[in-house]
Amino acid sequence: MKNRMCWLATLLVFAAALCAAPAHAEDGYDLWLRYRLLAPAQVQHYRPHAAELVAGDATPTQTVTRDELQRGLSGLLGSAIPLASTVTHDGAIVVGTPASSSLIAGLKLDLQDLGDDGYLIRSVVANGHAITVIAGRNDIGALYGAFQFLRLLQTTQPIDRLDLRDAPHIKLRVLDHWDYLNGQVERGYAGASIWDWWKLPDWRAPRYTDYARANASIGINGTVLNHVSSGATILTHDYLQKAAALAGVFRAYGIRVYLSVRFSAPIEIGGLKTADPLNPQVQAWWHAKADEIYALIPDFGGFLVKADSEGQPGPKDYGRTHADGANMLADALAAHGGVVMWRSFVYADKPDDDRAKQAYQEFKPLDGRFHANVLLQSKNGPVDFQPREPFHPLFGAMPHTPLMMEFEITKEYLGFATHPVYLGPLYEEVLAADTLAHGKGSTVAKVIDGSLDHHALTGMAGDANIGTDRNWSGSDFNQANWYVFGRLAWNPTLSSRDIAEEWVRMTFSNNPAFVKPVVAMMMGSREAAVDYMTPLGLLHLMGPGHHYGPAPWDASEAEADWRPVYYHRADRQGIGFDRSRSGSDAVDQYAPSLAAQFNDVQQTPEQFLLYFHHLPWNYRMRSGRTLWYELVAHYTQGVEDVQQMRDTWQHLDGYIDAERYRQVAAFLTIQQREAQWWRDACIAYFQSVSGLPLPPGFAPPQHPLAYYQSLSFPYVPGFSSW
Ligand code: GCW
Repeated sequence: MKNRMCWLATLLVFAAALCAAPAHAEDGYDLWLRYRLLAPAQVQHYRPHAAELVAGDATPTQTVTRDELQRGLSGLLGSAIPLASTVTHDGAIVVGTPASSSLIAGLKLDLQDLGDDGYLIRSVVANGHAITVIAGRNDIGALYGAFQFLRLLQTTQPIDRLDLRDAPHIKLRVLDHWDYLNGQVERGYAGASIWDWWKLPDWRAPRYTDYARANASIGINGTVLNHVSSGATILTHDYLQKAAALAGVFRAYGIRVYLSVRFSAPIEIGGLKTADPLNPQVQAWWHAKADEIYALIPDFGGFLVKADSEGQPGPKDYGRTHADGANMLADALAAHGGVVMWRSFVYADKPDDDRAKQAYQEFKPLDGRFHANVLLQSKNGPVDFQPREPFHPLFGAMPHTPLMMEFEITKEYLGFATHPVYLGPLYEEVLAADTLAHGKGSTVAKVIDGSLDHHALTGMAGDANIGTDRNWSGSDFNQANWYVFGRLAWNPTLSSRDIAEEWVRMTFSNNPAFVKPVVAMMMGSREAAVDYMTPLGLLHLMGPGHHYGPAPWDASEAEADWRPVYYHRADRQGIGFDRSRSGSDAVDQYAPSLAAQFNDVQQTPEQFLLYFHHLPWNYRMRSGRTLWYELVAHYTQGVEDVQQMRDTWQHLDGYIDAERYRQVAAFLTIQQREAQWWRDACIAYFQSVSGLPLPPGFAPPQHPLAYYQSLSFPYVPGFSSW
């Protein structure tokens, strides 16, 4: 009889799961929030700990928290979890805050050090029952806790004796969308912009809510809706109303809206003759604009600004400094609690100088001159989101200014949507890098989280890889890059491997026979791309403008410092950019002990060798082989690694749904073809410059150099001059 009951119960679980299963095939839309039915043993294990849900709905955030738990638990466990107004059974889940739940208030939990956004998840006894409590000081903390609780089930962790507490290390965890108001996304490889500006504010697509759920699930709490180089239209009243509609959708999920603003907006839409930051009329215009915005969006986050860079207007047009510009905007926002995220990505007017030095040269002297609500947003490296760069020398060099990290999530330089490159190791490498600014252990992560120089205002931004593609990010594996960004913005000391494993389990499968090889594949994927694109500290070798494919020979760009030849400096004698003291002296932008290390070719890590040094082709590497040999070996290794990734994937057929399996397989085929192209084109070119024979044992490029040079790509996605 007992057996029959068990059998019946299992059958019911499956029947419920079938009903809960989506009508559509697996298409990636659900991201890591798939909530598919767990294996029967897991369901049996978890069920007693999900007997009923006690959750309030007095605020929008409480309601979405309750909804998410119901949705997640019913999907994972195969049947709806009953709602209760108080604990009546063992296995109740109680979620809320001391203010929303008298039961939580009565438990006298130690919530004090959780900050505004933190949470605690604990197995306790209340009303004589063994329950799980998910609590924050605020609603949003409880929502984050609910997502973490679901993550435990999704990744099949034990939940019977829980005692977890967590709080974000970084205050502003923001996605920057490079979306134009006409729907184009710069460097977007996942379709058009998800913001349907035309139909806003009247139509709020359900996708906006799913976007907010996905972001909240990984702790992202801000979104910059428009491109850093977009025009002033976003600041017109019509568009502010549209932005307000989006803010209305996001609010319950703790996500604030920010806007990129054009510095010359007072001229373009304000009718003024100048945008000089010291002009009182200009200041008054921005104050009035801020008031108008906050009347529509009371929790508006603030402005992101790209000024005096790549043709954008800025304070230097009026002989003012970046600090003058940033402070003027910051003052307009200050009364409302808004911030300015001012970008350090600038070009100087002297292309002859070392481009990599420019941001430091302009901003370092301004340390201490920014008002309290300004963050300086710096890209992770000094050049531009390359497959590998050393960390940006501004990190650690501006102790009086909150430095905000900008990572690129969209893979402009790492294979677009089709190369399954996991960016976790890149982010981790940068965050773990030691600036040595205050001695050993002064990591970039500590600069960013404010602990090194005692800043309370902290931030991390990621340039989003999100578009209208059904799977949001152009490929399933690109979703992992959105995910890892959010998790590291929450805690920049997490391991990218752990995050990869979490993501694989939530997105694909908990089967160790799948998880292990896929995590290994992801962890090696970035190094493979570095090898087949830009090994040994090379960078910026890609095609002009569109940045697709290799073009190390290219000198067609208008600006010298947009050209690959400017960066690799290869000639008959050698290769590399001399940034040592005998060259551009960029090394001295780093802390003295690090500068000494980078200045000395013997002490420079080989992964940055040609970034800091120009060396003869026959330079002896640590392996004892010549630089030329090692370069060819790295390029070849990259291609072999991709072959290895394909082999791994081939063995995984049948572990996941056919739809996603097939797309990954197809994209790996594209990646392999393009990795081979990168290797061959670069080797053919560098060989034409060095005049050296290919080291023995290496296959020659498949085509002559002229073939690679003849390729042209007029319709590359994500490039604005279509
Ligand atoms: O290098 C460039 C990218 C641009 C980007 C710019 C920036 C938003 O190729 O696409 O524009 O950096 O970050 O401002």
